Amino acid sequence: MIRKPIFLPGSLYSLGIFVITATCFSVISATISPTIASANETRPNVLFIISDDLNNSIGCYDHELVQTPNIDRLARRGVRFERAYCQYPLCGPSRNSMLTGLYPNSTGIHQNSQIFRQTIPSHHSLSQAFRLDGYFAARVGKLYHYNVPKSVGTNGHDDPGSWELELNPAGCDRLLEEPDIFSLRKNSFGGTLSWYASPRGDKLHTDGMLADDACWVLERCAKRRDRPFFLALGFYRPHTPYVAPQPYFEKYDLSQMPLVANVDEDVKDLPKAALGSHKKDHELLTDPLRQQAIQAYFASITFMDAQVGRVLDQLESLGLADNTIIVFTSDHGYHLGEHGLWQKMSLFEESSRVPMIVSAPGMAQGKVAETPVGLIDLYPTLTQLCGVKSPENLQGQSLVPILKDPTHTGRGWTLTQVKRGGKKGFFGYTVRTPRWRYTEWDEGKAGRELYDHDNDPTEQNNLAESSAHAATVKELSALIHKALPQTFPADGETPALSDKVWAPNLTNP
Ligand SMILES: [Ca+2]
Ligand SMILES: [Ca+2]
Repeated sequence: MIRKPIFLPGSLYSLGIFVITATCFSVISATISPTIASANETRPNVLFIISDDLNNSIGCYDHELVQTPNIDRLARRGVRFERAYCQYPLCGPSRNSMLTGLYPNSTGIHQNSQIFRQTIPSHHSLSQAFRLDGYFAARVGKLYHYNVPKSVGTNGHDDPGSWELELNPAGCDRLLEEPDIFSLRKNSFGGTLSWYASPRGDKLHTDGMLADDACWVLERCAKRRDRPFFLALGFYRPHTPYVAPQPYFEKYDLSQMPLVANVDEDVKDLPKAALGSHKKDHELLTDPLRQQAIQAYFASITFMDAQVGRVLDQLESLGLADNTIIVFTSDHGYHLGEHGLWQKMSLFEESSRVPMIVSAPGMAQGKVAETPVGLIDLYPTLTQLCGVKSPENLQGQSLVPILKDPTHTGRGWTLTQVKRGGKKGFFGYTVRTPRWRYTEWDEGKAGRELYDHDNDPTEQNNLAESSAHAATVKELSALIHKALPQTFPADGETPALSDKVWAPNLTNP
């Protein structure tokens, strides 16, 4: 474990002061004075949409095949971040990091099925900060970790303090169709490649029901203009099992599904840890099965996109669109055979990169920001845009300067990490700059990788051992070691996981 050096200054988070302030805010917002009510009418709402296991196979990210007309139209009214990355390529750690505004080294959440209340119980989550400042916060579907598909229809590993309203529908994909789903391992769906072209229509599927529920919440919010809302909507697709209505499969010709070539040659220059996310199941794949999996993944994306469209339509028809900030993103990326890998948990571009679009009133529209950013940056961005008080120990940057002027470079790099080798294992850290990806496994002891994205966007040639690139390796290694202390809490220790059950208490946790 790499520890934060003690001599480095860190931001101190004065819990006592913050709790008192937060309590006052909540009391003020409960006593709806005419001044506050009219101020609230002008405060922007937030519609936070997240898809699960979605990579950048999206039309507005220049994918040649995948049809996503609704995400594309959102990009036309906002800023599309070309280089956005998760902080950990796995659902639970990534979502806990994004929703606390802290790196995984500060949340202590490096696995699924855990929640930050077990490590840093008094930290305020993103939507909790909005609640404490008078917003109505609702969750529809998956925001924190869920076991998909078995926990669909429940609260999953949710945080009750984050929301005033939670809705957890379960559709035919969860309740009826599991016996019909093809899987590489029989009856195994959540972590195993599995798919099904459903004969049932959109509205019977979980994601269709989520869109309906979100539309209903928006309708309720539209009647309460005195109280702004933070509506978080978490779709389950395209997470496995890739179940979507049949018409979405028909949009993708099986024979045209792209297969990755040259894998045997490509992996020769890779350290073992780089391929550590390989699963035995994936060896069962044949080329026809690979094409079926990719078709089903693309079909699931287009199905999810259609549900995004229904919610955007509702926002517009209720007259809420002009005063609502809309975020669309994913919890991490996804491999479809690159370097021989499938799914997540690698530090390559496909697994660590996410789509990220932010549409905000008064900010740039239809623009692309090229500078690297992270999911860690969403918390301070949204609180700044809405004038909501946020904890002082947030570790991301506000993207507001980039939303105003997408050529603004901001921090200029993003850090992603992943663990290898179980409890006593080691971390890999990768830093992405506009041109380079540089990765160190166990501080370099288990290998290094360097890719030049100007000349090698698919990360085929590992340049880390090339003497011509020694200066770049040195510079980027120094950048990782400079960045790393900023990912730990002020005391330099990753908080330990407690088994104690956290009693939800919004104002005095
Ligand atoms: Ca996920
Ligand atoms: Ca290679």
